[in-house]
Amino acid sequence: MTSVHERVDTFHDNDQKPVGHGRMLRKEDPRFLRGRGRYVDDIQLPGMLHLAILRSPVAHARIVGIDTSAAEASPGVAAVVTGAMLAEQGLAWMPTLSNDVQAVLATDKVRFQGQEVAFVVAENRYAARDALELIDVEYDVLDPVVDARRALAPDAPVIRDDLEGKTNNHCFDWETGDEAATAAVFARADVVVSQDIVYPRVHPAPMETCGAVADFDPVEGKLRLWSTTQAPHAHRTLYALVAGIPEHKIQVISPDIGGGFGNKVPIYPGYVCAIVASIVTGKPVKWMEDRSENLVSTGFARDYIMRGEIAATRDGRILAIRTNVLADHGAFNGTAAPVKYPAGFFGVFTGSYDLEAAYCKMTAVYTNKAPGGVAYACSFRITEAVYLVERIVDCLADELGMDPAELRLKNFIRPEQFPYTTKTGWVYDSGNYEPTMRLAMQMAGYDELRREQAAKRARGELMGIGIAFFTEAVGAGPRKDMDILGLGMADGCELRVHPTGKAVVRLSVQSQGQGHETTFAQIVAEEIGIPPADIDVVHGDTDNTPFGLGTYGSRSTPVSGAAAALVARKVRDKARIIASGMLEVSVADLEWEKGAFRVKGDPGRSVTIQDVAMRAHGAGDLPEGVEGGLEAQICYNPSNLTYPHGAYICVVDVDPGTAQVTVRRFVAVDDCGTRINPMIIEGQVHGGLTDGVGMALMEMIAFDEDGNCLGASLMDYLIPTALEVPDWETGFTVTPSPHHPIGAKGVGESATVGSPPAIVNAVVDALKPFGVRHADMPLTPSRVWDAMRGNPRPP
Ligand code: MCN
Ligand code: CUM
Repeated sequence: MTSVHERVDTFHDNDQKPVGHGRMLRKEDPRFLRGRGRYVDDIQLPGMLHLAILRSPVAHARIVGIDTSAAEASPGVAAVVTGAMLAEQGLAWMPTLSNDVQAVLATDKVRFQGQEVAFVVAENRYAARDALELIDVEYDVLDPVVDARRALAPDAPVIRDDLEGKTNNHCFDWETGDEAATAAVFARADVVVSQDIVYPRVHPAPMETCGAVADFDPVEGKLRLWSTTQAPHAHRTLYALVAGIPEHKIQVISPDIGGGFGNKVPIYPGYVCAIVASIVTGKPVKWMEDRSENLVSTGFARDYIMRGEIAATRDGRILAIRTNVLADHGAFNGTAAPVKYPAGFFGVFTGSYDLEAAYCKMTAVYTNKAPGGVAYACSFRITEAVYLVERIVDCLADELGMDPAELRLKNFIRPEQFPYTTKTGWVYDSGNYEPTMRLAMQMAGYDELRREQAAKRARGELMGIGIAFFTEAVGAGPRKDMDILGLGMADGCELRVHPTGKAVVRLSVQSQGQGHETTFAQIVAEEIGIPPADIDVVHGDTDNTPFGLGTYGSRSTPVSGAAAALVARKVRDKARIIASGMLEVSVADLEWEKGAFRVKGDPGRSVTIQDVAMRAHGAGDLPEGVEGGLEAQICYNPSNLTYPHGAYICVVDVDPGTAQVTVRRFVAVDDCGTRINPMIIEGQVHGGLTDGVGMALMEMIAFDEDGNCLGASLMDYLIPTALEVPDWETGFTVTPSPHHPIGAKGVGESATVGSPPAIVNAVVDALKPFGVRHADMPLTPSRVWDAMRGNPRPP
């Protein structure tokens, strides 16, 4: 049952009451606020050298020759390494997370501007950078492929001639749904609306750029790698497979991470270069990219060119959705997604609606742009899927002359239909959409807003109201059909309670700012009654945590969160047996009340979890068959994904003179099932909504005809600040996940997924008097101006 009440918060700030879920200040913040965070660039090791990467100035060129002699002679330089030298060791190419290969350093050709060509290792950062300037590379410049729409033209230059027999720029084809059934529904529909929709290339742009410190100890044969990674265990396995270093001799440490947003999922050439450099020089080596390197060369997001079609009855019953997508994957397919899902979870483009049929056909191509694909809080491409469906539903509302809220309410999957299997085969675990939508409308004062809008329109003012309703699929995933390069997507968790009743929980996931040190302590606290302040969370170190696939696709709560709850229950079960011995009653005669076992009917007789911890480790007998100690470990394999949902309403004003868009109000109602820490959830939602303003109105990685990246600095790639965003208005409903042990669903990417369509729908709504039905992001003043003049520029 969905409810709109907030659980009574019994735990405030860092007081010591033994409770779990609820608002609580973040345990990690004192460290960050006092400048005690420890990021990769803070790592200083004795004798450490510094690595800098020479990058291609052009998008597509054959390498004729490289002269490194002047660089080698430059003061302080320890080594200069080119692709040819790596090739001799078989290390010039590495596998990507999508079964493609990517050049660590270019050997034959460069394939995007900013591609890694050579590196210098020197005594300090400056000496390394100075020496880069002395490397002389002769390029034979080739025509680049910049526009994905031209990639498959017969005369397009072939980018991936490294792949055997490759004669074009085709990357992969993918389809989902039933083409014939969908065509049949379209043929008999009263109304069909189609719209070309582009989700432009954007960049996660975390505050901390990517980097690594590699320290190879030739005596131990052990590699320690501190790196900006969202998936330390998966990276370790891949390094072992690629570099041939035994896995137990590799320790990957992800220390404090200054934002990931998907940017830190892939393995980058820079990490591999640092490892090679440490092996070659016998010294620790640090590589830290600068802002431009981050923007031009690492994990971009989106770049989907979509055609959406929607079929409906005249009275507004949505029947089917069909889409055709051209996906621009850049020069190497570096997407991170479960192997069976080359388009990520784009298959949920059917949205929150009960359809009769759906079909998607996708073609992915190579272009002369940086690789990437899955990044920027994308929930594995659900960003693109939700944008498509929520934009096309608005186009339909416009065609039918129907209110967009009413159209959505009429077509929602109904609560009794859950678990609901979509026409593309996804099983939505639970949902109750109408109350969420109604709450958002009530918070926004929807009817009143429409009246205000009508009055303003009459005066020539441009006000828009945009709605988006989303369903996400997060928590990858059941290992029977989800793996990354053969590694099943399960998560381990280990909990140890020390003799004095303090505990440590070790996770396989990794936090980049989401507050795991707090929320995972709360999950365990809720189950075992030890206060969160007494529970330390250890993560991000492969030597000290159980194996698991890492943090992305908002999977930590759905997968590791479940693991944490279950491991705590396992420990509690053991504690119960020990308690029964201490109280000399049978296990069945004990009642658990958070933090203590009591004898039924005799509440005066009880032992706390702390008493039990001491007994578990102390002198005296334990019940027969019970080993000493109080700890457990599990590996959790989810039976399904979790499907959070939300209703977002955005109000914009557009200046008719300058075409400047102002987001005046934004109401976000999120349903992520059971809520662990409402304050952290609000923080996640605020951040994601801010991302949405950025993508909808400001952010785009663009390229000129020659393939020069035009978003290579934060002067050109605009990210939002507090000035561009309103005071967010958040609300929530709670529809627990039926299969998750505590009913929680993920929330980390929800707002980034749901907000761009709400904002664009609002801007398009504002421009209705000009007959505008669609305009592509980012809705900068010039694009809005063009749209007002019926002259949209090609994106
Ligand atoms: N949470 C909760 N109750 C729930 C669900 C979540 O209290 N029902 C809490 C969690 O305990 C966790 C946070 O909210 O502290 C996010 O949880 P979850 O939705 O499980 O997402 P992850 O922890 O797996 O984080 C990953 C997600 C992704 S994929 C991107 S991208 C993103 C995001 O989180 N990157 C972020 N949010 C980010 N926030 C910050 N500050 N920095 C990033 O890099
Ligand atoms: Cu797709 S960005 Mo997050 O999954 O790390």
